[in-house]
Amino acid sequence: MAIDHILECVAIAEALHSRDVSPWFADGSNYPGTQNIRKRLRFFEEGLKEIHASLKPGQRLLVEYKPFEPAFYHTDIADWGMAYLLAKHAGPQTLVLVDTGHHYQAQNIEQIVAWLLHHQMIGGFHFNDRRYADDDLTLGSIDPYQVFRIFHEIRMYEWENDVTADIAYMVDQSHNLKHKMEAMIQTACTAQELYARAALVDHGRLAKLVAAGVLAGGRGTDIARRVLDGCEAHREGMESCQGLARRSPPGFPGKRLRGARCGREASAEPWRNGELRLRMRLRRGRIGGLAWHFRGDVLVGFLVQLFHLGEFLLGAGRFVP
Ligand SMILES: [Mn+2]
Repeated sequence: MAIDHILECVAIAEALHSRDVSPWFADGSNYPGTQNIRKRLRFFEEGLKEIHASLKPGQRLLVEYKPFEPAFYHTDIADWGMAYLLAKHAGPQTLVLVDTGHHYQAQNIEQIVAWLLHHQMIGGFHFNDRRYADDDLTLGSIDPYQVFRIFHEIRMYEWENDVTADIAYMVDQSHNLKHKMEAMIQTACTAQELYARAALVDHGRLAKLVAAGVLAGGRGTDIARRVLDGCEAHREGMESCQGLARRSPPGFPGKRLRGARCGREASAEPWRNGELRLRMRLRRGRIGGLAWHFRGDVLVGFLVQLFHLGEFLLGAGRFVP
C-alpha cells in the first residue's frame, strides 16, 4: 500500500512537472525486539528500487533521514549514512535529502553536507532551525552560523569544481506561535542573507591561508589586535577630552567640552570614536533669553531611566495583586 501511494506520488509529480519526489518515511519502532531491523531494511531496499524504476528521466527521488521521532527506539533511516546506502542501492536517480532539524545535538551538519557533495549524493534540503529535537523553528532563529557554514561548504565545493550544485532548497517548518506567512518570509530572507554572506567569501584567498596554516591563529590574533586598538583609541580620546575639560575656563561647559575636537583627535578610524562623540558632544541653544545646554549622554540616560520607570510601574500594576 505504501509503495502504491509513492508510485501515485511519482505520477502526480510528473503530471505537475515537479522534478523531485521527497517522501517522508516516518517508520520505525518504539521498543527493542518488537521489529526485525534487518528485515525492515530489506523491505526498504526493495521498495525504493521499485519506486526508482517508476521514475521518468530527469525525475529524482530524495531520501530523508531522521534519528528519532515519531518512533523513539529506532527509525528505519536514522542518519545520512543509511540514507546514502539506500539511495545508492535504489539507483542513480535517488539522492539524499538533509533536513537540518533531523540531527542529534551538536552534530556537524556541514560535514555531512561536505561528504554528500564529495560523493555527489546531495539532492536537497529541508530548512528549519532547532534547539532540542525536530523543533521546526524559523531558519536561523537559533543558530544562523550553522546555516552559513552549510552554505559555505556548498559555495566552496562549487568554487573548487567550477560547477553549480544541483540542490533543491526547500523549507520544512511548523509554526505554532508565529504567523505562518511571517515565519516563511523570515526564513526566506534569512536563507538569502546567509547564502549571500557565504558567497562573499574569497575562496581563493581562504585556500591560500589554509594552505599556509595561518588561518586558525591569524584570524583570532587579528581580531584581538583590532579590539585592543579600539580600546586604546577610546582611552586616548577620553584622556584628551578630560584634558580639554581641565584646561577650559570654568563656567562655560559648552566651550569646555566641545566634542568635535575630541572626535577629530580620536578619529584615526571612524568606528573608534563613535561612542566618544556621543558622550562628549554638546548642544547649546537659547529659549526665551535663557542659555541652555545639554549633553547627549545625559539626555539618553534620562530617557532610558524614564523608560525603566514606566516599565516598572506597568509591571507593578500588572503583577501585584
Ligand atoms: Mn523534512
